[in-house]
Amino acid sequence: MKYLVLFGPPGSGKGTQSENIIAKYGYGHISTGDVLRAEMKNETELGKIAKDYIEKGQLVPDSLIIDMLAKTLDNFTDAKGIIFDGFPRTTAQAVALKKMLAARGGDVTVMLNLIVEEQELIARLLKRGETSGRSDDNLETIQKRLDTYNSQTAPVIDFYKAEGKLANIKGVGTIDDIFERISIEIEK
Ligand code: B4P
Repeated sequence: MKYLVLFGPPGSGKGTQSENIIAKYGYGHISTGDVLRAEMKNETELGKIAKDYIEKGQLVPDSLIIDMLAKTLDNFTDAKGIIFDGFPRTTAQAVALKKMLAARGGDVTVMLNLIVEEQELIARLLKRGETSGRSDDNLETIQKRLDTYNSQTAPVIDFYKAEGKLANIKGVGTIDDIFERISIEIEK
């Protein structure tokens, strides 16, 4: 089974490109952001805790995310591949993922790292905020999310680089052009 880590700063297109990967390759998809938003909508205990962090542009604590992911992973035993969208976001999460996959006889195949400059990210997220209704798509929270990305999430790139799994993808251009670059990496 292929295990893809789709990585990049907020607004880099992880969710957008996940849809294309699912349509072409039929892989299972785990978006920690989507799972958290569903928990928030259903006002579960996890959702109530997550809301406080998400609205401040912070990461939800590792222990909660890792437990949540471990439960979700077992839904995909028959899939040809799995896309991890927005996970791991810290080095501790990357280490936990490695252990979870090793317990299933697997490992991350490739980390697809979408590279987009900050001004473009802010413009995309502000545009999405006009219609998304997401409480974290406003300028103040976007700036905090970018700071959180730079301090806590970007170091995950070094983890996968050291494992020989890093594939940098230029994340600007049309959605189709970016997907073409991603497909080349998946089919390597
Ligand atoms: P996520 O839901 O993962 O959201 P994201 O990083 O904002 O978005 P993504 O990169 O998927 O962007 P999209 O394709 O939508 O996280 C939300 C929050 O949840 C986090 O801040 C954190 O608090 C929490 N969280 C999630 N996972 C966690 C974890 N593992 N640990 C701890 N906390 C966690 O694209 C954005 C916009 O750009 C869209 O409107 C899209 O249409 C547009 N776009 C995409 N590609 C484009 C292109 N090529 N050109 C122009 N526009 C484009």
